[in-house]
Amino acid sequence: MRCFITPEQALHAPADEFFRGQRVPCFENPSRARFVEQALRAAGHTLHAPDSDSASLLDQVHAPRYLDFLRTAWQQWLALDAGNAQLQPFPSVWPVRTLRSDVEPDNFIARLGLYSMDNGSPMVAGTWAAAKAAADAAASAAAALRAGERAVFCATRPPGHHAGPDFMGGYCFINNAAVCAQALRVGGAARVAVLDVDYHHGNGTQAIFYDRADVLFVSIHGDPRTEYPFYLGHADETGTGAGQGCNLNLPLAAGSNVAAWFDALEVACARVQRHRPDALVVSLGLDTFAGDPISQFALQRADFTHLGQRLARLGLPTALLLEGGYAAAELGDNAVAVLAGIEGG
Ligand code: Q9C
Ligand code: ZN
Repeated sequence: MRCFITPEQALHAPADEFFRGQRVPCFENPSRARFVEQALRAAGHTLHAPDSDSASLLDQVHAPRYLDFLRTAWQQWLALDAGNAQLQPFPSVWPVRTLRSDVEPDNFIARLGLYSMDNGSPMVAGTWAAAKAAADAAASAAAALRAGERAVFCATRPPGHHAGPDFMGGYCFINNAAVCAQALRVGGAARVAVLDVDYHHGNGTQAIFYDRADVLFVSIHGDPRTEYPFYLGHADETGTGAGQGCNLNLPLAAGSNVAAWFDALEVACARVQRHRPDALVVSLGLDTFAGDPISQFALQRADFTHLGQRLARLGLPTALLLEGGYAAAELGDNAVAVLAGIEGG
């Protein structure tokens, strides 16, 4: 299968994040992409650098002022104090209910809060370059499908599905799946479906397409009553305006078994088919793996092959984009298992 990788991913290597009140090494780190690249090579897949520029797509899915902030955030942080070069900025105040988000504050940390949903998305000097390269891969995946490829995989990081119209979150900065879906639309697909199988609800992707009928969003995820991102991903979120009925959330209790997960996948696939899409974008989080350190589903290696086989049966041009998956040493083999299922039919 045609796969995209980006050397720039290594430039996004924050040291630590907050977890249970402590600073711990980042779960979302460059080793993830290295393990995936190794496994793809070993399995004989072809690896390519992106060959499309996502620049003109970015402001079709994100707010210009958010993109300006992301692009310049590190310079802004350094401008405060040269010593900041060795430090990770974290937001500490957020414009929740009753506070204003229309006035951009002059204070950098306040702006960081304005453009973040959590304190879990640390940035470094290379974050923009890495995120932009992953978005370029997403645009390249769409171009490859348009050129006749049946399935493509972006083995990229940082992930994207928590990044909303104007905010970062959950290790995500640019919504790669949204970039890919929008690129497919611009490239002539009348309808696109996004199927998000990451353990965590893809709140950013849902938000970006919530009022649109042309892009269906379907997600299987841990119930937000107990699981991140907590404040979105419930079953009663069905879309709004023209997009009414074009959003389907299938939350499952944390700890749900594999059979329950595949039952949800059947419901998801039926909804995708009913949308009659010209192409499918899969937000391929592999944190549904039994061995994932921060998630509570129980899929095994063979289950990822079954997932790939089920996706293949949809018979759609398919772009798969890596999202989460934090059992890094097993991530590559799990990704390869999905691709084997797709290619095996
Ligand atoms: N810092 C993805 O899988 N953070 N994001 C939990 C606290 C939230 C997961 C640990 C997990 C985000 C793309
Ligand atoms: Zn996840």
